[in-house]
Amino acid sequence: MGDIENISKNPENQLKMLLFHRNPELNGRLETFVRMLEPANIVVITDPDFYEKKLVGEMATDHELIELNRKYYSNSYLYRSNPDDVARTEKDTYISSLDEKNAGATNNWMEPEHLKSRIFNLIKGSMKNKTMYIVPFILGPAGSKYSEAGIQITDNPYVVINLIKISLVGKEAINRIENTGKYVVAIHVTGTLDKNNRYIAHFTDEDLIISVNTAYGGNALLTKKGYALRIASVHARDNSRMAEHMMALEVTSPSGRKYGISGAFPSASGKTNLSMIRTPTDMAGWDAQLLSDDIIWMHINNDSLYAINPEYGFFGVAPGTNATTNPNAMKAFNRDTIFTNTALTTDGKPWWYSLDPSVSEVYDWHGNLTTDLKNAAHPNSRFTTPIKNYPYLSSKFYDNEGLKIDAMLFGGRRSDLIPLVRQAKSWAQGVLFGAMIRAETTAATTGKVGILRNDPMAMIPFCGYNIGDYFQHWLDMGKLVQHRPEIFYVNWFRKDSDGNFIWPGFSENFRVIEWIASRLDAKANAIETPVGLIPDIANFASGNLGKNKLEQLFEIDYPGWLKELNEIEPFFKKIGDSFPEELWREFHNMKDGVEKQ
Ligand code: GTP
Ligand code: SPV
Ligand code: MN
Repeated sequence: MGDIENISKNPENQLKMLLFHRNPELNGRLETFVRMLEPANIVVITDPDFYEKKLVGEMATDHELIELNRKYYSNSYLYRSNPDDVARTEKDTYISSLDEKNAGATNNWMEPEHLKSRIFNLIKGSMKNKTMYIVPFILGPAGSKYSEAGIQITDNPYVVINLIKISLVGKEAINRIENTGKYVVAIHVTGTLDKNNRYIAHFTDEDLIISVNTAYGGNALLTKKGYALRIASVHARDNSRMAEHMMALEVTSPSGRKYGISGAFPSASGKTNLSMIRTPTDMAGWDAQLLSDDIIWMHINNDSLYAINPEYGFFGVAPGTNATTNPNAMKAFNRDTIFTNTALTTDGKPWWYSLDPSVSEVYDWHGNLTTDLKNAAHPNSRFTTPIKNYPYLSSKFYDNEGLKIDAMLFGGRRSDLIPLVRQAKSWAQGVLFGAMIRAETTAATTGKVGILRNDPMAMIPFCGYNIGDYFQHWLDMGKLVQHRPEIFYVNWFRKDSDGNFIWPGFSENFRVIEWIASRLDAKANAIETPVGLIPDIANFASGNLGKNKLEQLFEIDYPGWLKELNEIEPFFKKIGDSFPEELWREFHNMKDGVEKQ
């Protein structure tokens, strides 16, 4: 490490000598930011293991990380964030394209030079007395031509150690950038964390992201939503690919058939849990292995869609995770994990209510001892865990082509109206299903929880361009792919009149997967309705769930559907000219069908 430490005394020289010597353009960009930010020191993360240990050690010494009880959690730590910096802040998130039209009706937009000058004023000289970390990363399998690379600059060791856990960081990334000449630059400045001057800005015409005054995951780990979705969705549009807010898993049936299944649900609405699903005890022979818990990139191969996972780790929701709901997650996060904003037991274990309701007193996420157990962990508290810890990882995770996708699911939290599962009659109707996602908001974003909002394809906070053009891209992809995945819409969250979930969810969701698999094999029959194909409940294997509950889960309330369509229509209209004609036709077909009922 001697070289890096020495050269780092002379930041600008280090950039010239060590980094990107075959890429003067990138070096030039980095030098501009070095001059602007004026760091005292520069460290390039060429050896992630070495720097992870070093930074974790320093943060533990400074009490910024609390080491957890080694008996239960090895090499794992608790981090408490600034209380005003606990979730994504969408109002501060910008798609700053040259042409405002490219941001569209649903993104915040500001003219790039104007936004840059605001941000540059904020960040000038902001790394004085601080170390600048340069984190080179690859998104996707190291050898895949569908992978991409970039560098993130940050002054925040918490951000560095999280990036090392969720991305492929190190020398191979530098080599990839040198060899391809392609890269995204992501600048993160912790600043003052002033929530009134926070920006997460995406300059989509120049592969540049700048984030300032936040250190929260989705705002500051720019490999994740910033690059792997917002910037990558633009790249995908231009290359007949897709970058989607989807989990994906490889399901194996008792007869050995494999099914690739992906699913887009809004934030904190079940992707990680579904990707880690465990087989119910009475479904022996079925198996599921994880490809991705949050994001996939898809490309066309052999006339089919294949998915790779651009990430190397989880940034998962802690509350709700326990030995019953998600035992597989617990097998992954009992080591090498950073917990952010969970509570802490008096014997040093991370804690949230459902994990162990038997305790009487814990330290809450601010660090105060409390008996108010329900509010002790922040609802958006999370675990950061390397994916290699997950015991049931699909071999396709390391495959350069990835996993063939046979079925895609859309979904979201809906306490009423939306049936447990339905299938689209065609690709275009499936695109309409996705465009029609309207779901209850969660703690993953700041703002009120439980409010219905439009979140097409679960991408409303993450689409890096005009959402109408994005719908058109979905329709176009369906025309380019011969073996199109079947599209389904699921809802695990329907409630009864007492406000309880009707469907038990979690591993029971495998029964829905079983129905989907038999639809892919053209075995199960389905009933045609104006809102899609639904199971014949006489033949739907629903475990221990009574017939009455099953009927509630599949009830189609046509007046309710008409209301739903009428409420979605203004949102579609707001999208304007870019909203595809073909999708309007699908919408009106559905509405006509519902009106005739
Ligand atoms: P992000 O990481 O924000 O994108 O969230 P996600 O979509 O990965 O959601 P996740 O799987 O972490 O689940 C979020 C919350 O929903 C957790 O509290 C889960 O326990 C809960 N949840 C997940 N699946 C189910 C389900 O099938 N039924 C019910 N009732 N709750 C679920
Ligand atoms: C989400 O909010 O969709 C997350 C967490 O997965 S974050 O990384 O903050 O976006
Ligand atoms: Mn998740």
